[in-house]
Amino acid sequence: MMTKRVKEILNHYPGENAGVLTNLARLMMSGRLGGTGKFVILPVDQGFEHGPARSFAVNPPAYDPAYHFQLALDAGCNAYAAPLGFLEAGAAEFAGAIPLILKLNNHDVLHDEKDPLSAQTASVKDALRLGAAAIGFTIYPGSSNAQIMYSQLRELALEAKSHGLAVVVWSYPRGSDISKEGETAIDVVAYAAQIAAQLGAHVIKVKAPSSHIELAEAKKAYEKAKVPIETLADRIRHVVQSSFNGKRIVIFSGGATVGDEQLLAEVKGIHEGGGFGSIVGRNSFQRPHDKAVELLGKIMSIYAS
Ligand code: FBP
Repeated sequence: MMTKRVKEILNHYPGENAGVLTNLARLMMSGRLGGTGKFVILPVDQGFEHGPARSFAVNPPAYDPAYHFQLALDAGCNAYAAPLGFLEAGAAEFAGAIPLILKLNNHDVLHDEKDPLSAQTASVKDALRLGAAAIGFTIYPGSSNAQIMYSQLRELALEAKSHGLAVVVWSYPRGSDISKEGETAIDVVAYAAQIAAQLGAHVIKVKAPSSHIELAEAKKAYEKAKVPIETLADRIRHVVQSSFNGKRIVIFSGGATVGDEQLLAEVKGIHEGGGFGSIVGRNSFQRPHDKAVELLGKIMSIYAS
């Protein structure tokens, strides 16, 4: 049954066609958080992005593509996101079981350039063939190659939307002009979220922001307007506001594996600040299956509260 909250969120996308709205609704009505307008998504592209041993050696069953479909299902995630190979390996076996997000581009660290540019590794046609609800695409605002990624996204988003698919954008600032600390600075993360929204993303994925401010001109604006950025909840609120005043779904990534308590504290901050949810990769599949299901369950309980 469609809930009031899901209807309200869908109303934030008045220009979209019925197919896109249906797929956004599928994402919001699936899993344990179905109907709440909150999300917990399992993303497993780290085999490509970081390499197989760094990703899976700590929990060897995770080398198997079927493992991740099953984990996302057992935990009651809203969706499972992965590159072409992993999805092709299980999409038929798990057809209809859970909404899928096909990542259309990927980056590897064998050539870890200062100004990264992901390669297009799948197409909108692949997403349709696999029955995916959405395409996923990573942009690196701040990279000297950012303009190329923005243009690629413009074309792929247009094509995806014309076929009724939703568009999920991973917006990760990095590049030769951004310091390491700056990649998660509050001004930079808010800017990255805004860029993704302006590029037509329905769902925006960013990293949880720190209180550091990277850009001098932005610092003046934050100080002048006294934008609260002290607590994580304050900063999440600001990122949500920067995403069309809460009219775009913004979710936050889990990051490298940490202890349960640390992750749950961060999730509480995201929830308190009005974030729409989490996309938790390494912190899920790098734990043994049952521990991962338990932890994801606790995360979902926070978002459902
Ligand atoms: P994690 O929860 O493992 O951080 O996954 C989220 C994610 O966006 C993945 O989809 C992606 O592989 C990874 O982070 C990229 O991280 P980075 O490029 O910062 O190493």
